[in-house]
Amino acid sequence: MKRCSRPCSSLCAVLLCLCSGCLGIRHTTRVIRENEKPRPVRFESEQARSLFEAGVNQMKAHKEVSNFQLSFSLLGWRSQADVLSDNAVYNDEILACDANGDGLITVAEAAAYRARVDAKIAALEAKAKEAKAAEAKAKDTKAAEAKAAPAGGSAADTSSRPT
Ligand SMILES: [Ca+2]
Repeated sequence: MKRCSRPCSSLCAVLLCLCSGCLGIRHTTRVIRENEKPRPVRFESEQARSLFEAGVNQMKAHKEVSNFQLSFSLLGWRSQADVLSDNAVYNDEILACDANGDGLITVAEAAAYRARVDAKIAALEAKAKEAKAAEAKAKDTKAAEAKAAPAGGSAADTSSRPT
């Protein structure tokens, strides 16, 4: 029984590693511009503030992931992505909203900003919906091809099959 101790222990080590998840996918998210302070800004009115903040909240909810990387090492697959901090999103949106750059967000600026955000979010959602539909269509096509292949294979197909 001592004969198989080395292969068995190696196999046990691999199994232990697989079961513990060390060969799985490890994902890390790096926050970009993490220590950024919110930019000081004034609002013409409460209406301007609420229009702006609704837009910022939508942008935060749809924060884009950038610089996605996937790598493989001895420890398994590793993925990493960058994402902006909430303050960085807020500051970028202030710059996008304050059209004349005077540090005061007017109702007109906030309303125009909000309309741009709504259009951007709608475009993102339409794109995601389109991608989902294309994926479903590709899946259906693949399933239909798999169903049709055994019954309706052409002469060229059957001649290449081993007999
Ligand atoms: Ca302004």
